Amino acid sequence: MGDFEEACARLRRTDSLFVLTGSGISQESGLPTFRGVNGLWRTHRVEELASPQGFARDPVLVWTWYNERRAAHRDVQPNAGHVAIAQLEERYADFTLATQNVDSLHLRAGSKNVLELHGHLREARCDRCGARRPLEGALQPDEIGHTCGGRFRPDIVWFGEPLPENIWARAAAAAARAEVVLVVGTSGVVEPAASLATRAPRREAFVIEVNPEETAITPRADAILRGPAATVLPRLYETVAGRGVSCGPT
Ligand code: BV8
Repeated sequence: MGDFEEACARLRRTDSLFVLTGSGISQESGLPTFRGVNGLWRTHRVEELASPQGFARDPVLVWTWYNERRAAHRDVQPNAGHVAIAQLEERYADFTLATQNVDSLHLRAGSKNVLELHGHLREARCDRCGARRPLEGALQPDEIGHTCGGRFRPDIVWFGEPLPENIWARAAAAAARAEVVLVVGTSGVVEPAASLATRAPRREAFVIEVNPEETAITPRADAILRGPAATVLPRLYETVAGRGVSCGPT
């Protein structure tokens, strides 16, 4: 039985699925990844833009970058890969989606149990008192200061910052109890998110990787589906739902 058939058979048999996604699942919506050829980290300096030090040094520059990213998020649509994951969710009593993405595309595709490990761009948070304000359009330089004396920052987890405790705990627990783990569109470079696919799952958990390229997660994968998410995931869903080619013996 090939990897695709085995992945289908496992997805059909289980009622406990944990999904981890990275920026690759949004690539076919038109958003850049981080470490790819035209990746964000190739065209920008991480330290200046995605770190507490960079924000302290130049909050206006950091907001210029996040305003641009948020505008880009609003200009694009969820793709067939996001939709397939939302459709898969309906089939499992125990389903958790942990995403490293901050683009809100999983929520817009209809996914419900979504853990945003690295935050999102729907709100800004005061770095002193924690007050929140919705991010309707771009946050202007004169809106960064807060009356408490703090500054509004993107509600994002930057390098060197801990992931939100309750979100991390729920993601780690879901990854540890899942019978099947589906990993889509992540290079597996960033920790502790990548450990949800490599160290958290039980030894007998079946790990499926959907990615056009080999990654740091590939050695843990039991089924490797080499291809773009917006092609592979709908095919996987249709087959698991019994509308595509057979999954092989179930
Ligand atoms: C922390 C901000 C501790 C949001 C981001 C070991 C343990 C713990 C920490 C560390 C550790 N080792 C190192 C660290 C530190 C660090 C880290 O991981 N560094 C890396 C670079 C080595 N981790 C941290 O700092 C984390 N914090 O550990 O805190 C702590 C604890 C207590 C108290 C204080 C501190 C915080 C990490 C979060 C950083 N924030 N971004 C934003 O601006 O967006 S990370 C950034 O990388 C994004 O969030 C992104 O999602 C994430 C992961 O990248 P990917 O999504 O995987 O993207 P990438 O481009 O790499 O890969 C894309 C993939 O898609 C590729 O494989 C490609 O082939 C594939 N693809 C392309 N097209 C498609 C596709 N796949 C499918 N279909 C396609 N069409």
